[in-house]
Amino acid sequence: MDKPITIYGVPATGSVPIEAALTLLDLPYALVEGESDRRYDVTGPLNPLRQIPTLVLPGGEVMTESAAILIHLGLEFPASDLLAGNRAQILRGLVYIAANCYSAIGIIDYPQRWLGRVSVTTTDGRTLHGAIDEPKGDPGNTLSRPELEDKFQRLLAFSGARTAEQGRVLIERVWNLRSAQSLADLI
Ligand SMILES: N[C@@H](CCC(=O)N[C@@H](CS)C(=O)NCC(=O)O)C(=O)O
Repeated sequence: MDKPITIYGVPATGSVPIEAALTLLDLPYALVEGESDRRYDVTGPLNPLRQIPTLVLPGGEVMTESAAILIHLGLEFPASDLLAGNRAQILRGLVYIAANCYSAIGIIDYPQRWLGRVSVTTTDGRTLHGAIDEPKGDPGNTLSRPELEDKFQRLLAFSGARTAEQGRVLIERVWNLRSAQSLADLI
């Protein structure tokens, strides 16, 4: 492949699995900053969803959707073993992550775009607006300690992994981690 693949992405984001696959395949690629303030302007002309990773293949064709890109690479380069193993389960896993996890996390991660806007018109004719631009848990909108504890307990209750009392003990240990002599009790 003479011309490198162009990836619109940025280190430590959704472009990483594609970069990893291209590195394994020894294929040259150019990484274009896709998470700057201009990210949507940059990806917009190529990808209707304006998301990263967006790829431009050596022939100029645009390719998006992480799972599709990885499958495409595995099929184009069978010697790479990218799709080696139980093909049915590999494809299932890729689509599972993209369809169920990635899309849901994307909505939480970008509330300014996908949600977090509400307008209410009251019976006396006023229109009230509310908006959230930074999702709960992001650096600009962090969870307080009680909120973290509450979330942990709710996840424990949902998964059934521990009882609420065991959860309380774990929380206590984590908050006192600095004075712990050993981490054995956490595992
Ligand atoms: N369906 C896409 C999802 C890509 C995606 O959600 N990318 C995130 C960054 S990791 C993004 O660009 N989100 C910006 C937005 O949705 O506004 C895929 O599987 O590749």
